[in-house]
Formats: sequence, C-alpha cells, structure tokens
Amino acid sequence: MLPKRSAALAAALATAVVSAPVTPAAARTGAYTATATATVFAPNPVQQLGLQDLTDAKDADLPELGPAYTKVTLTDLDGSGTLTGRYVVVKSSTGGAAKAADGAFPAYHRDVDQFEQVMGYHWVTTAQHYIQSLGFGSTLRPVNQRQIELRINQYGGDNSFFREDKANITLGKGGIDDGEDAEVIVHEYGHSVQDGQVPGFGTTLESGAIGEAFGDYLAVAVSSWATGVPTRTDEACVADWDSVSYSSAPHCLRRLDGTKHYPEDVRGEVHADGEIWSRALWDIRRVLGDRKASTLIIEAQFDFAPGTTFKAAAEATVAAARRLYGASAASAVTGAFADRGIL
Ligand SMILES: [Ca+2]
Ligand SMILES: [Ca+2]
Ligand SMILES: [Ca+2]
Ligand SMILES: [Zn+2]
Repeated sequence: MLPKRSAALAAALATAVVSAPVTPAAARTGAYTATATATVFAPNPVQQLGLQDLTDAKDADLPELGPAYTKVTLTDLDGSGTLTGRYVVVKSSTGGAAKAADGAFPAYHRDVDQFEQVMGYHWVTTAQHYIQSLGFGSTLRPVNQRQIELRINQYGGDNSFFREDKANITLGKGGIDDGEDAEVIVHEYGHSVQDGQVPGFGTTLESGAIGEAFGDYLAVAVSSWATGVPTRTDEACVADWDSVSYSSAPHCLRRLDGTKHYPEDVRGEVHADGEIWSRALWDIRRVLGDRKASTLIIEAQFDFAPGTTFKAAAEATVAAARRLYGASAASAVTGAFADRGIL
C-alpha cells in the first residue's frame, strides 16, 4: 500500500521509477535515483496478521508468516546493487551483503541475515520520506538528511562500542532479530533524527526519556503512515513483533497511551520515564491529527537543549504549535502536557 506523499516527493519518486537502470557512472555522481524491488515486513507480522501467538522459533521461516511478506520498491539507491542510498548505508557484520540484480533484490525471508539488511534500508528511508512529507526539507528546514550507517550485529544497540554514536544505528539479534520489526528500526532512527537536530541530544535523565519517547512516537507515526492504521493490534503498541520474546499478549515493547504522571511515576530510567512524554505526544496527535502533531513536535525539537528538562521542552513544543498553527493548537499542546503533570 502506497503511503500518502507530498506532491514534490511523488514527482521525485515518479522520476526515479521511470528512469533507466542506473549505471555505475550514476552511482559515482551520487545521484541516488535508483530503485529496486525487495521483500519486507510492513511493519511487522504481529501487527499485520493479528496473531499474538507467533514465536521466534529460532529465526525459522514458519509458514504462518507467509502473508506478512510484502513486496516494496526501495528508493534513493546509488545503483551499485548494494544497500547504499541517500539516507542510509547498510553494513552487516553477521552475513554477506544483500545484492540486487536487474533492479530486484532476492525475496529474502527472515531466516537469512539479508532480510534484516533490506528491512533496515527500507524503513530508515521510509521514515525520512515521512519527515519530508511533513514539509521538512521543502517548506521547513531539513531534518537529518544525511547518510547514516545502519549496522546489524550480534549484540545490538547496547554494545558499548556504538553507544556514543547517536547518528548511526546498530540493530541486535536478541530474541526476535531487531531488524525484523519496522517499529524497532524507526525507533532507533528517532535517536538519529534528534541527534541531527541537536547534536549530542539526551545528556540527562529527562532529555534521555524524551529521546526514547520520540523514538516510540515516530515508530508508530511512520508505521501507520506507510501501512495504514492497524486494525489487528492497537495503534499505540510499539514493536508488536520484537516484543514477542519478552512481553505477554498483547505484545508491546511499550505503549503510547499509558497513564504515567509527572513526577510521581518517575523511575529514573529513560525508557520507563519516556512513557510520560510519549503519552503527551500521543494526545497531541489524537487532538490535532498526525500531520500537524508530528510537524510541530519535530519542529520544536530544534529548540531543545541537549540536556533539556521536560518543562523546558514542553514549553518549546507549545511555542512551536503557536508559531505553526496558532492559539488553539498551542492550547491543545499545553493541555496534553498539563494532563501529564509537566506543565
Ligand atoms: Ca532473522
Ligand atoms: Ca530483539
Ligand atoms: Ca505497532
Ligand atoms: Zn531508544
């Protein structure tokens, strides 16, 4: 299913689709206009199929997963046949590199490492397209329009080697491989987005919690934009598939619609405390709609200090709402943060 796109982006993509197969010369110019078909989950099998009893089964390609495999067209590629593109280059340390021939990647399934490489490429690029669909890079300033590195390794994002590298993404293989769930990939890209807006963002507990919350929010926003609002799982549920191995049904890594309140529910852990902030973002989206909410939330983040407090960031978000959409939007945003005890 095609996502809604801006006219400018649609035109750019249409151009990419009709252009001749990209030659190595085009790759050398950095044109990034090549496309290739590929197979992905969109966004993950639990959300797509509504089956809460799916299991990892040691990375087996079980038959019930069959209907979740979705053919897509990867865009913004350099034409080399590798997963190298305008917004992301994939580097795997757990298997050979995925390779396209004649404009098509093989229909990799989850039991081979190349599937996660393709997922990483597709969902980072899709997330950047979503951000551009809001006007960032055209009517608004660009957000994170740089080529990041996405690595897949055995240990994942907690590997200390990558911990200080907030621009780039590392996807691990604990439980369900992280790269099999679009919402995990986009969550990680959320950290890259914030680092692109405010280098080094997330130096304190509250700013770190905002980072986790925004990643969760972006994951759901992008997943719904690209694949439609889910009908078989709750939209507020983040990473329905990755969480199969560590949550009870209905499986969610975290939710956007929790009831945590500031300051009494603060636990001193960024993911847990992020659920205070993400609920406010969810409420803003519920009241103003996806497009206005995401636009003002992302625009506000340019004004966050690297170690912002909840209160200062909430005030910056209210100010962005007022600048972009006027007093009634600002009042809706104030209300969402007031309900959480932040304003
Ligand atoms: Ca796998
Ligand atoms: Ca995992
Ligand atoms: Ca979900
Ligand atoms: Zn995170």
